[in-house]
Amino acid sequence: MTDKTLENQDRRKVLKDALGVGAIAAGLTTAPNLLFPALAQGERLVPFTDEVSDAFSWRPIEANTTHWQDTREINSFFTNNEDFYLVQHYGQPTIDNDAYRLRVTGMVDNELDLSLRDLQNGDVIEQQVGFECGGNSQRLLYGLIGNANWRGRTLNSILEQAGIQEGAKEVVFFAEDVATEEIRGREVEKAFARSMSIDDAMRPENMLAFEMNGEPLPHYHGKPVRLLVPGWYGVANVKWINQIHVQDTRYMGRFMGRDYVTLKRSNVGGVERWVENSVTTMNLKSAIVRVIADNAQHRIQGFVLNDGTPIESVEIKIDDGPWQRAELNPRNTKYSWKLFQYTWSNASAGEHTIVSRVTDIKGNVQPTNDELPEKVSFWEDFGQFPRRVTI
Ligand SMILES: Nc1nc2c(c(=O)[nH]1)N[C@H]1C(S)=C(S)[C@@H](COP(=O)(O)O)O[C@H]1N2
Ligand SMILES: [Mo]
Repeated sequence: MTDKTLENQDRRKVLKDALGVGAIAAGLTTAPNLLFPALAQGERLVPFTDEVSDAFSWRPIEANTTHWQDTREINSFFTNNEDFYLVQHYGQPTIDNDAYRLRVTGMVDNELDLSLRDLQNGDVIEQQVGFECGGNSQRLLYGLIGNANWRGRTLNSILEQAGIQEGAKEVVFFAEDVATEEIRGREVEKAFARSMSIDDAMRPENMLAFEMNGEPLPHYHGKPVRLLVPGWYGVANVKWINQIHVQDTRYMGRFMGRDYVTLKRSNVGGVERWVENSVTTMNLKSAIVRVIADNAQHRIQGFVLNDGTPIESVEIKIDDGPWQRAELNPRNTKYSWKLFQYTWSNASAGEHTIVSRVTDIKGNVQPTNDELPEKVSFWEDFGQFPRRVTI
């Protein structure tokens, strides 16, 4: 991308912000939405009659707040940048594009100090990636979720340029946002950071994204550059990234060792144990987000998120009926969210319970809440999510 286009895009963004227009990346509004159109004339949303917690109210984006999507309103394959959920634990730092540097340090042959331009002049890819926060919950109607088209530099091209040294084990990603945390009675300044093994870091799909849905990465989503680890929970996608450090020890930090850690009962070589794990790949999950009524017909729509393993089927169960196959949106890609729809003919008047379950080609089936491993944490909620509607 040339300076000129970047400059123009920034100007367009400023203009849009000034006008307060709900901005949508050019072109995406007109893209066909094969199975997930906005409501047409004569169609209406069927309200869910199960209890929706008070926590669920749609809020506009404000600085330094969490934002979730009203999943009942999902009507496009890509989430508008302004609707895409927001989570950040240490506020939202502002980084000037011209002053931006990404340093690569530690066990590498060549330490690097890269500008935004350096990142843009290299192995750049475009990829559809959807993800959710590891703390996403049924209470929020799974609103900590989004799907976008991203453009950025492959992470492995940067690591290869730096040259990882023999004996290195871990890659740490540090961000610009810092906070003072009290740890054992002492106040220390800590930056947001996450880490992964060298093998995980070298996966060809990992990218340092600088564009989201055709626009320069928005401030709230990590301007100018964020890490994207397709197939992983959102916490891996370090925003405002400013340093990549290679080391031969495990990185310990709040977001690896204390938060985003699931404690669950597991079988460890034949022994029942309580085990902690840092959240990594997304568990196989589907959820119904809305039901549309169109005269006598009803359509049940929802999403799937997972680690990128191809999907075998999504099935819907109505009351005590059999599992029946839903249709998968042909636009779904490996790491995008996967939208589905089920046409519910002859729905009888009255109350119904509807639920979805997804199966991948390896035979993994989304469990019911009761079948989930026993765990002491709200992280990684992926059980089936029954909903109630009145027809
Ligand atoms: N620098 C930084 N990156 C971060 C975080 C953060 O607090 N600071 N939060 C993480 C978490 S927990 C999530 S779920 C995703 C959310 O990304 P989004 O706000 O662009 O949707 O960003 C991740 N990256
Ligand atoms: Mo998160």
